[in-house]
Amino acid sequence: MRHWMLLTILFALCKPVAAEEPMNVLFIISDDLTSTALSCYGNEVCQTPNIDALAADGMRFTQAYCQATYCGPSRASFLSGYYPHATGVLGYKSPRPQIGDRQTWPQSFKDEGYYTARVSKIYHMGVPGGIESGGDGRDHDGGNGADDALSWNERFNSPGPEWKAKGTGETLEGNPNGLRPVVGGNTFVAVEADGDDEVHSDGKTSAKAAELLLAKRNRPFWLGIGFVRPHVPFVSPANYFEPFKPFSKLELPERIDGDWDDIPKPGINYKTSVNMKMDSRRQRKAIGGYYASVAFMDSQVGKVMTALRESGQDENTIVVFTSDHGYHLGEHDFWAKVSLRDESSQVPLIIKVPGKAPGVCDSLVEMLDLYPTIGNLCDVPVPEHVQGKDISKMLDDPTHTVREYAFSVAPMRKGFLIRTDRWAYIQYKEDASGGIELFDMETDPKQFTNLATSPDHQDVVAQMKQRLTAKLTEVRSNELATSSN
Ligand SMILES: [Ca+2]
Repeated sequence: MRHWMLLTILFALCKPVAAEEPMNVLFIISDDLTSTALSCYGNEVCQTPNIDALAADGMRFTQAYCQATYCGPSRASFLSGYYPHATGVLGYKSPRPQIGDRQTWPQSFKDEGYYTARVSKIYHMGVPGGIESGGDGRDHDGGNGADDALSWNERFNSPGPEWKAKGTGETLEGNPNGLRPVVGGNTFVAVEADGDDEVHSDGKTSAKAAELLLAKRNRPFWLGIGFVRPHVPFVSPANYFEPFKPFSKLELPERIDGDWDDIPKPGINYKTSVNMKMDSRRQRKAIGGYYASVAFMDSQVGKVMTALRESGQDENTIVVFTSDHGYHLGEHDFWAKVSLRDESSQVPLIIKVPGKAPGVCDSLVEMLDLYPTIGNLCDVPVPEHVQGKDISKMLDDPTHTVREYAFSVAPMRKGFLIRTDRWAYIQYKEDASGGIELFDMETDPKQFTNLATSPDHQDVVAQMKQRLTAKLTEVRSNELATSSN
């Protein structure tokens, strides 16, 4: 019997002493959200008051990194507790066939008597295709995408019109003559939609989340709320676009001449201003559309937090807010995800634990650390296989550290990132034959100067190369031990 069950019974017998209630977990994840678009992370144009309020009440991490820079492998990783190269889940698949009967993060709570549920996208789901049809467009499982049935007591999808929403839309990508209609797929499209929040997937998600939070139940919960914005298409009710108009007033990020000259080929992101054929007007509108999507998603976070307060459980619920990876908004003329630069590999992360003082933590952390940390905070056993580290001490002391570097991968580019406080080391292919990038994050935080071939930095390059080899060996040393990863 779980100790809280026992305590509940004991305390019920010994009233009026209040029972020590088990802690709930409310896990909120946005899709493709870069921290650089949040006002609590310093954005001065895009205002995110609800996420800011959560940050003001919790611990905001400034150096949190995803383990893979796109949806599928990132989500499979932090939910299973394994690095992508441990399971070999490098694409858009459920980790279940690889992990067998080992527990996922929500499953470890479910098996301890928690009610576990997800609303919308927690494991991978195709956006927009899957959302249009109410599940995943490419990996069906009865409409549940790359989901994992064993993780949940209940699961809810949130279909929405996505790019087909009624309103004013424009395809910004691959549309230099302006003749291309509004399209679906992984395409930069902005739609200023008619109607209110609940027309859209995320509006339905926040409403369902509120319903679940307000429902009476006699056991604690682990509730995963997945918002699909600001993932493309940039669709939101038209009012969320207003603060960013005219789009011509939006600033493009700083750029320098010859920026691509020292970048190895796989380091040029898969989406660029050039191959997307986006002129500066379209680039500015893309930023405006992204910000509108962020503002819309932020509003939904506010509704979820209001419901949590109304439910009377906010003093008994750990809240985590994050994203599956970051996003480029035109830095180096790069757009979207996959890149291993900070805009794409670093994620927003806020952890609010009742009773703990708010703060800002600059220590390096990984999304993999969520599983053991939240498990330990809730006194839920953390399985041996979990490869992340417990960072709960950082919630009492933000100067606490648990790792010298964060590790992330971009399997689509055979890319690897070793990120220390000082250096961002990016290597393409395990033998480095795809090229290397090294950035001094103290003197060059925007990553304009690749020092990989600088004679003064060969010792750093050698050390990082060695670290990467050792890390991959460590990641692969597990009981799954599949040599193909
Ligand atoms: Ca994503």
